[in-house]
Amino acid sequence: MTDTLSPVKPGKLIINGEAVDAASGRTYSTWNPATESPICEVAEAGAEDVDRAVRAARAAFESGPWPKMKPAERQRILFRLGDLILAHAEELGRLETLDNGKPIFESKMIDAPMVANCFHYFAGWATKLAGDTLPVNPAFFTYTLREPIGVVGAIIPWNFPMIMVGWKAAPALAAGNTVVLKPAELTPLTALRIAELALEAGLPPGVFNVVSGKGSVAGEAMVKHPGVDKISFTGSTEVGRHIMKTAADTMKRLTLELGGKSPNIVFADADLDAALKGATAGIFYGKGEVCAAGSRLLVESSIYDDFVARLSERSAKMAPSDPLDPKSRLGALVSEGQMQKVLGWVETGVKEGARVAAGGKRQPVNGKGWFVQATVLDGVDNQMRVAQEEIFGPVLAVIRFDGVDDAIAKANDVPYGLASGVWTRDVKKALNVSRRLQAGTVWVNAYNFYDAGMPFGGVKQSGFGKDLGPDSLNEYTHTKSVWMNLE
Ligand code: TAP
Repeated sequence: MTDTLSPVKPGKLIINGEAVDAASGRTYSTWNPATESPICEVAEAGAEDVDRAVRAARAAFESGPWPKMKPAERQRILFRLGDLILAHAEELGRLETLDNGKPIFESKMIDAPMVANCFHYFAGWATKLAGDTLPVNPAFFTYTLREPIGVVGAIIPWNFPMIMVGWKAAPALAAGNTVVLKPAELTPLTALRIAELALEAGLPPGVFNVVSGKGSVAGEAMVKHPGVDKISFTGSTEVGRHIMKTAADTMKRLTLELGGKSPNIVFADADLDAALKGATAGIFYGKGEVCAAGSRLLVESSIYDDFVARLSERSAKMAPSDPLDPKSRLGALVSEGQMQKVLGWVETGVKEGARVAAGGKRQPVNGKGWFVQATVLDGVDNQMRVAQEEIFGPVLAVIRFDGVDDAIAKANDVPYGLASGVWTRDVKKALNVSRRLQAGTVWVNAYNFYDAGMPFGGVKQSGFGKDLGPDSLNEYTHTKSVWMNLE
C-alpha cells in the first residue's frame, strides 16, 4: 500500500483564523481504512472549543467585515477559494483517500473539483441575492431585503468529507453568514485543510471555523449553543431526529439531509447495457457509503433472470483494490465497525431468504484493510430489512416487479425519499414515473449526477431543506419586509 508518500501533519482546530489545540489539549488518531494504521493526531474539540469558535463566528458576524462587505468582494474571495481548492486537488484527494478509504480517482478527479465548483458557483450568487419591491399599497414604499441568518453550525458525515464542506459552507458564506463546521470524527483532515485555504483566499478571521471532534460532544455542544442561529446537518436519520429535538430549545432553523434507500428501476424496454452500468455505478460508487446510493435495484420480471446474471458477473469483477491506485474503483469502508455492520447486513439478508449472487465477504488488499466485495443480494422481497433499512456499504438488494404500478408501489414503500433512478426508452413512462416517485431527485437513464447548481435533498425520513442550487440560499437567508410610510 502506498500511503507513506509524505507524513500528514497533525490536525489543529481552526478558530478565529488560527490553527489551535483543543483547550483540553486532547487529541485522537485518525486512521487509514486501507492499511488499518493511524495517519496522524487531530485536536479533539470539547464544548469549550465549540464555545470559542461560536464566539469568534458571532463576533465576525456582528462586527466583522464579512456580512457588510461589498458582495462583489465576497464573491472574489469565495471564487479565489474555489481556485485554491482546484490547485490543491492532488493534496486534498490524497488526504481524503487516506482518511476515508475511497479511491483516489473519486477524491481527486470528482470530489475536489465538486468542492471547487460549489465555491465558484455560490461566489456568483453573492452579487445576486436581491429582495423585491412589492407594490401592495400606494401609501407605502414596500420592499424586502434578503439577509443572512447569522452563525451557521454545519455538521457533516464521513462519507463525503470534503464535498460536504462545499455543500454547506459555500452557500452560507456567499449569503454573508459565518460558519462553524464540525467534520465527522473519522474524517476531519480535508475540512481542516480547506479552512486553511479559506484563510489564504482572504476570508477574515472567525468567518469559517472548523472544530474536529466527537458528535456526542462537539456536535451536541453546537446544537445546544445559543449563539448558533441555524444547524445544517447531513448524516443519519437517527441523529437528525435527535438534533431536531435538541435544536427546539433554542429555536434554531434546520436543514436536515438524512439517509436513503433509493430505488433504481430498470424497465424491460431500457437500454440494458446502459442500465447495467448505471445499476453497478449507482451502488458501488463511493463503496456504497452514499446517502443517495441506488441500493434497491427494481428489475422488471421479463428481463429479471438475465439481467441479474449479467449484474452478478459484472459485480464479481469489481474487486477491491488499493485506493491510492488511480485505477481503483472500489476502496475500503471507512472503519472496521462499518465493515462489520455491512457484513452483518449480508448475513441478515441471507437469513431473510435472499441469495448472495456476487461478493458478500471481506477481501483485504495486501493482507490489510476494511474492504468488502461488491455484493449482490438476489431475490429480495421489498418487505425484508435489507430492502427497508440503510446498509451504507457495497450491497445491492435486487427486487422483482411487474409493470409500472408495481414498480411505483415498491419504489415508494420505504420510509425514505432521497433519490431514485428510472431506466426506460419510453419518454411518457419516464415522465409519469418521475412524477409519481416520492424522492428529492429522479435520474432518468442516468444515476448519481450532481452539480452545485442543481438542488439536492430528500422527502419523508430523508429530511428536509435543500443543499445546492438556488434553493439552498433560502436555507441561509431570511426575508425582512420593510414598510415605508409615504404619507
Ligand atoms: P451520523 O452518525 O448521523 O453522523 C453525522 C454527523 O453528525 C457526524 O459529524 C457526527 O459526528 C455528528 N453527530 C453524531 N451525533 C451527534 C449529536 N448527538 N449531535 C450533533 N452531531 C452529532 O452519520 P454518519 O455515520 O457520519 O454518516 C452516515 C449517514 O449519513 C448515513 O445514514 C447516510 O445516509 C447519511 N448521509 C446523508 C446524506 C444526505 S445528503 N442525505 C449524505 C451523506 C450521508 P461523529 O462522526 O463525530 O460522531
